[in-house]
Amino acid sequence: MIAEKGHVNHTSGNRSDTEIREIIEKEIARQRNNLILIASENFTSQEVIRTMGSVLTNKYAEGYPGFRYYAGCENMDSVEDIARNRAMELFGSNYSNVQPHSGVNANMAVFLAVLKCGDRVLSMSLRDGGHLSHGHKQNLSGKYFDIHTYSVNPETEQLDYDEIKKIARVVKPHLIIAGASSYSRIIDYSRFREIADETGAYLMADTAHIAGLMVTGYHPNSVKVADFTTATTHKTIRGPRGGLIIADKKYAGIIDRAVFPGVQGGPLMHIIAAKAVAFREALQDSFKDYARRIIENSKALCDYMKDQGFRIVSGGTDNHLFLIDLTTKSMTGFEAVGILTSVGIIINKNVIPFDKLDPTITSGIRIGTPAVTTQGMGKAEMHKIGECITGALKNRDKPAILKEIAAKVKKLANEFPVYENFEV
Ligand code: DSN
Repeated sequence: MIAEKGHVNHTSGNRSDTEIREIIEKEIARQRNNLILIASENFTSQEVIRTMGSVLTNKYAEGYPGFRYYAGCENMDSVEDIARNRAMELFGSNYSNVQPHSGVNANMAVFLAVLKCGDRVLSMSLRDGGHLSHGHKQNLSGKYFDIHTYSVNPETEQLDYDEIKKIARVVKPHLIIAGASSYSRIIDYSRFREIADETGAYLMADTAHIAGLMVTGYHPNSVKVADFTTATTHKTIRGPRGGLIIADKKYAGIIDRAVFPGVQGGPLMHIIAAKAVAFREALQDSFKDYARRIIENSKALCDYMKDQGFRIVSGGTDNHLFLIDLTTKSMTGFEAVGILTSVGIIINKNVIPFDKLDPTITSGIRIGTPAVTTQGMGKAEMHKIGECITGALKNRDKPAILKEIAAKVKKLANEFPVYENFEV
């Protein structure tokens, strides 16, 4: 396409695409006026957003710093080197790959690096807390590999390492995946390492959800224990939407080749730059404090809900999220999402361990505190949020009460503003 004269000179205040601009404005309002309690979401800094919106998006840079398939990559090399170095410093490793476009892509690259089609993988069952990229039958992982799963103990609803070991002895997996998307307890990577060593498997820790809690020392660090650590950069790390892989440098060759040209082409250099910005932010002392507060808030909200008579899966939480079992409340997760959305509380429905309902309906909901903690909320606000959640769920057929709760939710959200004076 030939650019019109002036095509590249639009400023942010001079957008011609009003259709899209209006949607972005509405989304900013939605993020400001609601309470975002989706465990995998967060608010990035404005610097991260600006970096994503930079001219770095224009550049092709297939390859790696110093070995690119395109000319003119000198600035891209600098950006990627900074991002890689900061990722290594943050995670405490001697190798990183910051190119994966997402956590799923990071996982796919590890699979490509160490598995052949048909190889056995042992991972947490999706229905009991795992992730679709760990072997869902519609996902590439489930189609190309022989997936075996472990679950949680039916009594404690926590990982049972002796049971996982028994399964591993029978399955003899080539790869064991430790990691989950809806598990609220500490994951003991050392126990997984023992199991992997005994059965001769590679160990991959998928830390997508808890990476921010791990790099700040509040959760065990998988880096020295697992062969591969994958993560996303947009959840508790609070950066741009993306993925990364951390490993010992002995794996650098196979992982680099698996990411490019294995599962990806050109890296998203504007996103890699934004990852670098986020890693720098995460290396500050204030981020450690942030991670601590995420967990404090999660525990505070979880305890409040428990005190109000809601059953919490596994009885509590050690991280940024917890699951509520609604089976005794004559309500499905799907219904709860509808009620809470109507008052401005945004959560997601979630299957709970051994759930009898379909994943589109579910018996549970998942609640997470990374975003409200970024807003600066603390224990007092968790109490208010708990009141709003229980009030809405208990009065779901009383529109007048729901309206009052919606007003309280909006007021609370606006007391902790996000993206003030932000130019669309
Ligand atoms: N879908 C994400 C989550 O919400 O947990 C994980 O990819």
